[in-house]
This record gives sequence, structure tokens and C-alpha cells, in this order.
Amino acid sequence: MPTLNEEKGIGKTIDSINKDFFGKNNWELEIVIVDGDSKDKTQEIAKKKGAKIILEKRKGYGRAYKTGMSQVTGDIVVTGDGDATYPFDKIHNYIQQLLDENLDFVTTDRFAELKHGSMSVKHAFGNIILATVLRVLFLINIRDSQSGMWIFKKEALDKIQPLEDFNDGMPFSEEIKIEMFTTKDVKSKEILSTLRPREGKIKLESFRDGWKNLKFLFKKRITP
Ligand SMILES: Nc1nc2c(ncn2[C@@H]2O[C@H](COP(=O)(O)OP(=O)(O)OP(=O)(O)O)[C@@H](O)[C@H]2O)c(=O)[nH]1
Ligand SMILES: [Mg+2]
Repeated sequence: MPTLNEEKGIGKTIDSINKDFFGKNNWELEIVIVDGDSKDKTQEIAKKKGAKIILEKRKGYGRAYKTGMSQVTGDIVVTGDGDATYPFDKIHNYIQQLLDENLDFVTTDRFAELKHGSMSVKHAFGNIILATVLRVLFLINIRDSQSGMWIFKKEALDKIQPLEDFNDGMPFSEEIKIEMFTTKDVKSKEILSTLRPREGKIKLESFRDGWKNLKFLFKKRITP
């Protein structure tokens, strides 16, 4: 989980993981946050709840994931924001589905069940435009191009472009989907999921980040 001043949501996010299920299945669980040098109690809370903290002072959502993914040790990686929006209470089911269907990469469709107040109309509209452009440019059938919860086998990272080539900002989210879905021997799928209202302050600037994400899609399409 990338975190930047998420003291209001990080505890709830970690607590929601069904640790009993992991225990019963003998699945080892490592909780990792990649923190952008939060000035609030994010690190303290995460540590108290058993998470490993990776400090990444360089800015950016993608930068945090690049650093985190290069250091995690598990066979399966699950990602998501530390703001209590993504259903970490369901990740054991998502992992089970990944295993049962022998998938390499799963991304979640938040639009399947958007909880009241989880996404503004402006934000949802922007998401629809971005997903449409992504589908047209890359011929990938994805409904939610900006979802930040992915479940994947770590070895899938070896089959796509090197982590360091990824975008350091918000476009990381669409870029990892493009990479996974367009790589032939990576079996990818989008599954139905949900989104809940955020705890704490939003880091995203709708128009600035939306525009950046859109420009990124065109740039990625034309650069080999
Ligand atoms: N380490 C690190 N984390 C970041 C940075 N920017 C954002 N994050 C985290 O990345 C996640 C996504 O950012 P959000 O502000 O939730 O963006 P969003 O999910 O598009 O917007 P919401 O719908 O309001 O949740 C959150 O957990 C942030 O704390 C950063 O520069 N460094
Ligand atoms: Mg968020």
C-alpha cells in the first residue's frame, strides 16, 4: 500500500484483512506500506499493526509502487490505497480466485458496486473517458482503468517491462494494466469489486491528474 498522510484510514485498512483465513490456509501474510514520509501518525499506526514500512521520499504514487514491488517477498502481491476505500476484507477471496482460475494478474472493477460518496460525478466521468480511450487505443476490455487494487503473481513482473520504466505518478495504474493485459503469456482478468468512501484527505487533483493520465495513454501508445 502506498501511503502519504493516511493516519485516518491506514489502521482500518490493515484491520479489515481477514487474517484468520490466511492462517487457516497456511498463507503467510506480509503487510507492507511504502510511505512517502508522512508527517502524521501513518507510520506509527501501520507499525503497531504489524506492517513493514518502506520509506520512499521520492514523490509519486507510481514511484511508491516501483520501490515496493521491487522489495516485497511474497509469491502473490495485492495492492491498494491505505485510505480504507478498497475491499481489503475480500482479498482472500480474490487470491483464491487467482489460484483457482490459474490467473497471473487480476484487476478490480470498482464500478460494479460504488458505495455512496466513494466517487464524485466529476471523478466518475473522468474515469469513463480514460477507460474508453484505453480500450480503443490498446484493444483491452477493461471497465475500470484507474482501479488501484490488483492481485497478481509476483513472477508476472518478470514478463513485462522493467519496473523502473514505469511512470512515477498516477498513470502507473493504467500502465500496469496495459502491460499485463497486452503481454501474451500473462493471463489477466478484471473482476467485479467495490469502492467505499475515503477516510482522510484526497491526494488526487481531478483535472490535473485526469489530464496527465489521458496524455500518458496516447504517449504510451505511440512509443515502442
Ligand atoms: N508513498 C506515496 N504514496 C502516495 C503518494 N501520493 C499518493 N499516495 C498514496 O496513494 C494512494 C492513492 O492516492 P489517493 O489520494 O487515494 O488517490 P485516489 O484513490 O485516486 O483518490 P480517492 O478516490 O480520493 O481515494 C493513497 O493511499 C495515498 O496515500 C506519494 O507521493 N507517495
Ligand atoms: Mg484512494
